[in-house]
Amino acid sequence: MGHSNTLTELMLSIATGEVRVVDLTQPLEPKTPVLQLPAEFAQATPFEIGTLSEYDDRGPAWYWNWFKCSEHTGTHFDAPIHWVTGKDHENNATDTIPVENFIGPACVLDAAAEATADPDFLVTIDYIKAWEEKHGRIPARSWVLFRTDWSKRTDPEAYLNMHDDGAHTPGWAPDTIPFLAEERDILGVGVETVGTDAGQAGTFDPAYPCHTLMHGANKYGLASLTNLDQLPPTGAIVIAPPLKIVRGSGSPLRVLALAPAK
Ligand code: 23J
Ligand code: MN
Repeated sequence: MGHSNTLTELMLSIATGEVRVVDLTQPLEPKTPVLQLPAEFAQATPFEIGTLSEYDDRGPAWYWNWFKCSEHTGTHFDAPIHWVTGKDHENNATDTIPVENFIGPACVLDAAAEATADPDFLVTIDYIKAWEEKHGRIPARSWVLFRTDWSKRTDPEAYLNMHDDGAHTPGWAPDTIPFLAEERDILGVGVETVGTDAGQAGTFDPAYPCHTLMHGANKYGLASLTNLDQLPPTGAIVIAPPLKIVRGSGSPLRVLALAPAK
């Protein structure tokens, strides 16, 4: 079977529904929740949109908008250059990352029950090894997706879960990141929360371990994903190309998964 046959079959499978296309993206609008950093730091820019014309005297036959937001607003990609530990890597920005790295197999860790019981739930190496006992070793070049059902929190206050001592949202224990980056050589991680690190990760050692160590290893992040409950533990493919912003640290993007029919 030639290589073009594989792609023809893929297109047929999408047409027949044998392969489902799952949208892992949240809607992008002014009310889209953004990360809240400690007050001494610059804050993420919420999504703003305005109309240039709408079939009116500003443009009689056309409708179009302008928009403004930070690179880290809504469902978005984190590039290695985002973090100081990744600033000197080659091909570390949205315009220079090799495009092959935007596509990879999905390994879905289902911690919905754990994160519902404990908003500060952290994935550990033991947790990942138990997952591998059931589903097989995480392949190189995978996207490791952390299902917490956090995207089902449609109230922004519940989603951000900000308290006097900072946000309480699930994430990664620090030692899981070198394990995934070095020992499993993944492409990156994807999460349902507003950022790839746990809400309390500013207090961890190192602070923000997912950002510090994942980008330090020239790997990527995906934040504010949804519909991870629509994916099998293995067997799906993630497609996540960010905008080609020159020297971009990340960008809002559409994230799709190809998954076998249920
Ligand atoms: C800037 C500073 C700290 C963090 C973040 C951004 C993110 O989570 C992000 O969106 O990359 S923790
Ligand atoms: Mn980000």
